[in-house]
Amino acid sequence: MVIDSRPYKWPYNGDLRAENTALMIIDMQTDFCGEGGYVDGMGYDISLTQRAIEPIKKLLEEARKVPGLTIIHTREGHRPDLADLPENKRWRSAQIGAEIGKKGPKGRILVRGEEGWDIIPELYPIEGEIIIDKPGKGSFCATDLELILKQKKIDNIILTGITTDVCVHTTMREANDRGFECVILEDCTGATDYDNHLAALKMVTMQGGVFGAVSDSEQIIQALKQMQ
Ligand code: C5J
Repeated sequence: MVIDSRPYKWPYNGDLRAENTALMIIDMQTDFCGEGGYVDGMGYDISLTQRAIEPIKKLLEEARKVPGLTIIHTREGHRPDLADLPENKRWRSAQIGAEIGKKGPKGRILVRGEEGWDIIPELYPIEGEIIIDKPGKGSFCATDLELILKQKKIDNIILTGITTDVCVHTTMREANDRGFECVILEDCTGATDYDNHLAALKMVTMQGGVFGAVSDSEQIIQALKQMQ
């Protein structure tokens, strides 16, 4: 099975099955798309990241009906003692008025266990779904994600979440370099700047699909229905 995508029909080898595929939902946390969270605190327009919520919700509903499909959620955040927060990351966030670790309207910004750090209720993981807590932008750095994917014999990764140009892109690049076959869904992603969202998607399509392919939730939902 393949889906319509650009610049090639995904996956490249036509081997799309529930058992070898993971749906990844990156950082759908209040800090990135909710009022009073980190992105809001930096002064960005949160409607640009919120755009991904409804399409992901629909996709997740279908994905949950597919036996054998792996569903993975990630959360960016730091230990309460900030031992895993690089000093330059803290400093930069302070420059833009949303210092990581400081108290905001939704608790301490990007700190594990705080209200703003958690996944939004609409997309909250259910039993059997994997949660990866990560200190960085990429989901492979300082996590057990690669080990889990290898144990589950995953070849294909469907990427959704926020933000397109930062955590989703970094994860896609990391996964691609490790040999995973990736597709990013344009309606299930969003960035703090719309042009950056479009640019991030365009980048994927260069060089014959330098990091994988670009598609949308409708295409994946059609494929998921065939797997049910
Ligand atoms: C950022 C993310 N943008 N989840 N994190 O800092 O993309």
